[in-house]
Formats: sequence, structure tokens, C-alpha cells
Amino acid sequence: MLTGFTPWPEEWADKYRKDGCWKGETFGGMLKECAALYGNQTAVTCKDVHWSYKELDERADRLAAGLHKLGIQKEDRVVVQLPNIAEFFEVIFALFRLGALPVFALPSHRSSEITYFCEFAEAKAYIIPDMHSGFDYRALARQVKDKLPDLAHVIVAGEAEEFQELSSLHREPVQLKDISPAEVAFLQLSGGSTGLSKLIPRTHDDYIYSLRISAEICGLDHHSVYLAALPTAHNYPLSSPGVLGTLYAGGRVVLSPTPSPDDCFPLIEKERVTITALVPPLAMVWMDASGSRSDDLSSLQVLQVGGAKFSAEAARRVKSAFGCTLQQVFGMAEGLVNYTRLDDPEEIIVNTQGRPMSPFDEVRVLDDDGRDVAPGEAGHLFTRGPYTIRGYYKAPEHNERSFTADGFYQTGDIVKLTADGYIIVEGRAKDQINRGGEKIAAEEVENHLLAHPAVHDAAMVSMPDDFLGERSCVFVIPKGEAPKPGELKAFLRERGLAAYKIPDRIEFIASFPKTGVGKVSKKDLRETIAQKVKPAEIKQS
Ligand code: AMP
Ligand code: DBH
Repeated sequence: MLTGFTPWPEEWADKYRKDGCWKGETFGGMLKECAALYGNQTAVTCKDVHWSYKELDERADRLAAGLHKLGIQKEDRVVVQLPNIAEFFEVIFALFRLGALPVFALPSHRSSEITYFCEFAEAKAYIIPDMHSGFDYRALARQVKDKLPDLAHVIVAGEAEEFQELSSLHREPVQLKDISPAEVAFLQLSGGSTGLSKLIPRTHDDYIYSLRISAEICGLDHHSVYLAALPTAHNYPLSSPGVLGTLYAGGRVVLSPTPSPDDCFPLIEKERVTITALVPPLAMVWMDASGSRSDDLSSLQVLQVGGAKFSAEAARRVKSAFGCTLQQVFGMAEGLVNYTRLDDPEEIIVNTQGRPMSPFDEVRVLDDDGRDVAPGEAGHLFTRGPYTIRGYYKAPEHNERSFTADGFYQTGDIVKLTADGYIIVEGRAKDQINRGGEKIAAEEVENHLLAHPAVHDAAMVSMPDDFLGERSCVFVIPKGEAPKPGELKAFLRERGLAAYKIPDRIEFIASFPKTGVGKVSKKDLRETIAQKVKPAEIKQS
């Protein structure tokens, strides 16, 4: 078993098998089965590329053989940073068949994040596109290699320059080791709340269960066409039901290079897309665009919105804008995913973030002292279940804090439960900013700022924003004369931090407000900045 993975206790694993959640499927086997069932139907469409299930299955086998020849073995970690291109699928299924573990980096990550993932996961290989959205990933790979000369392989989908070209790796399939469904299939990323992102080990058993239930709840079958507008590596478009849930159901995945209406609307019309997933700010952009464009979006049956709180006012407009059903999705890469059901009454769809997908999900809402609150009262959300992890990868100290002794994950979300078990997200107790679905751990950015010679101390908080819901504001106590905000932002960029983590606003302050026990009061800082940006409406997050 993978070192650094916390398995479910044996009695729980037995129970989830007995209850029929874990059926002993693996990703490698799942694609084989799909190839047998749906052979020549299209699995993946990207521009003019259409891969059938059979073709994808064969490509995965051939690529697995090539990666095997390179020396990639079972349990090796491979950082995969691919945008929405067809190769994403051959790569991950090849790795699944080898039993090697993809680490799902996002296209927006830069050298700071990638170096950390490669180093922490002791990655054998790093897989990138050549260029995407005007950015050259080979230049990024060079920066990573400079810091980590032991990184054995950089593999490029496209023009490889000095690196290994993905398409050159295909070989005659070879016999590979058996993969057990109870093993870890990949490492997903958490948004992080303390310091750097944590890595989340997900097993074949638990993740495929979540795909099966998600596909069922979203009504997917072999007629479904899922548009991946968000980056496929993110847990939400990957699995809720996302691209993998769509493949599980025998549907077709259509890949868009960006989530903009300019790219997506013509694709919806041309490919007759039936379902897609957005974060709230994009849903607003799409609603605005739908009024001014003439694309035929009538094939769309379900528009999912999740990743951050979708306001009820905006939610109410979805049906008339697109003539389709809104589904709210509240999930986390650690596991638990909540959906409003397609046939729920309008008031539930608009006002709640859904209810757990599985009858085996256990959800508790506790007050600050760990006591269950009454229904309708806000409290801390804890959860345990057949697809919620029991521990982060190689993080024993953090696991002590994030999981209770009986295995409940402390989500860091503040929620209310309705009488019929639906969840309303009220806020967050974790030290994180949710910038329109992109999560930023305050501490990670603060640590980078502390490395600047003119920064004595830094505290990052959210500030309310009409478009993104929240943006980031960092309060800085300067050492001597305050530097220019632009200088600090440039400093963070030079350190290779992803663009979405660069603070939207920087405020200089002489000292931080303190709580009763003398900690920095982020609550006070949030109120200070909220008052500045929105004097009439003080929001707390
Ligand atoms: P992560 O743990 O990085 O996968 O991020 C998951 C977190 O995103 C959750 O714990 C919530 O804080 C937030 N989130 C996801 N979906 C929603 C939603 N529909 N409404 C509010 N917050 C959400
Ligand atoms: O925000 C998330 O991480 C998320 C949102 C919706 C998620 O992981 C998911 C669904 O699976």
C-alpha cells in the first residue's frame, strides 16, 4: 500500500463493500468495459479530434507500455498539468493502468506550486502541453528542472524541444501488474487552508463510486454530451459528474480550451451539449452573453453551478436565460459532494447547495464546542462516508487537526441544514479565500510576502466582490517605508505564484487588530476592508 495513505478502517471498508458502494472496479477496467459496451461511439471530442472508446482504450494501453519502458512504475507519482486537450485522457488512463498516480495540477499553476508538487510527491515525471493560452509550459518545466534536477522525465504533449514528446512514447501494449481497486488511483489537490495545498489520495473504489452516483443523479447515459468548460483536472469538472462520470455512463466529453461564451456557446450548438459545469462568476458571464448572442443552446438540459456560493438572485435567472435546469453543486476534492436534484422544487434549487449524493454520507453540523446544533442553525460541517478521505497524503500533523478520532473530515465550512437535509453554505471557518471558485490559502501567500525585505508581517483576508463573490486583500505591516503595492505583486509573480493567488489589493497598516488571546483578528481585518470597498453592506466571509 502507498506510504502516506490513510486507508478506511477495515470494518468501514467491509461495510462499504457490503452496502454495494465499492464494487471492485478500477479505472483501467472501467475504460475496458466502456470500450466493450460503447466501442465506436465517441468518448472525447477536442476541436477536430474525435476519439472513440475503443481508440481511447487502445491509446491508453500503448501509452502505458511506453511509460513503462521509460521506467514509470506502479505507485510512482507523475505531476500532470494538462489543459482541456484529448491527451489528458490517454495520459491519465495510461497512468491508471500502470498503477502510477497522477497528481492533478491546474493549468494556472506556476513554478512555485509545481516545484512543490514535484518535490513533495517525489514525482518521477511531469507532463505538460507545449503551449496553452499563450503560455509556454516548457519554460515553466525548465524552471522546475533547475530547482529539481532529479526530476527524471518531462513529457510534452506537442512540440517537445529538449524534452520527451508524448506521441513518441506509444508502444505495443505489454502485460502490466494487476491493480487492486482498494489502491490509491491518484492525488487530487485541496485548495489548502494552512500553508501549501495538501494532496488528497483517492482510491479506484471510492472515486468510481462517486462517479456512478453522480452520473445517476445527473441523469447521464450514452446520449449525454458533457462540455468541459472548466479545467478537467479540477475535482468538480473531473468527477461531479464531470468528464469521468460522463465516460462512466458512456456519454461524450467535449473539451473547450477556455470557459468563455465565445468558445463554449458555438461548441454547445455544434456538439449538441446536454450538460456543463460552471463556477458562479462564469454563470453570470454566460447569462449576460445569452441575451446578446444568437447561438442555439437548446440542447442544454442541465447547467451546474458550484465551487463557490451562488446567490439565490442569480440562481433564479438561470432557467429563463438558458431554458434548462439549474443544479447547484457543493463539493470538495476531499470527498463529500452535494447536489440539488434535477426534479427538486424551484425553491430548493435556488436557495440551497443541495444534499449529499449518497445515503451513506454522514453529515454533522457542530457548534464551536463540538455539540450538534439544532436544524436550521449554523455550525461547522463535518463529514464521513464512502468517498470521503480519512487523511491527506503524508500529512500526519495536519490530519490530527482535520479529522476527528472517529474519522470525520472537518470541512472548514459553516453551513445550515434544512429540515429535509439540504445544505445551505453560510460561510467558512478556514483561513481561505474563495475567489469565484479558486481557493487560496492565506498562509501560503503570507509566507511568500514575509520573504520580502520590506515586509514585517502580512495577513490576507477576503473582501466582498460583486463579480467573484470574494477577492483577496492583504494587510501588510511594512519594515520602515512601505513598498509600492505593484512591487509586492511583482515579487510574488517572480516567485512563481499562480496568478489567481496574487492579492487583488494591498493595504498598509501599522499593527494588526488582535483577538482576546492575542491572535491576529482576521474577522476585524475583513470588516475593515469590507467597509472600505462596500460602505453600505458589511459582509462577513
Ligand atoms: P477544496 O477542498 O479545495 O476542494 O474546496 C472545496 C471547498 O470549496 C468547500 O469546502 C467549500 O468551501 C467551497 N465550495 C465548493 N462548492 C461550493 C458551493 N456550491 N458553495 C459554497 N462553497 C463551495
Ligand atoms: O470546489 C470544489 O472543490 C468542488 C465543487 C463542486 C468539488 O471538488 C466538487 C464539486 O467535486
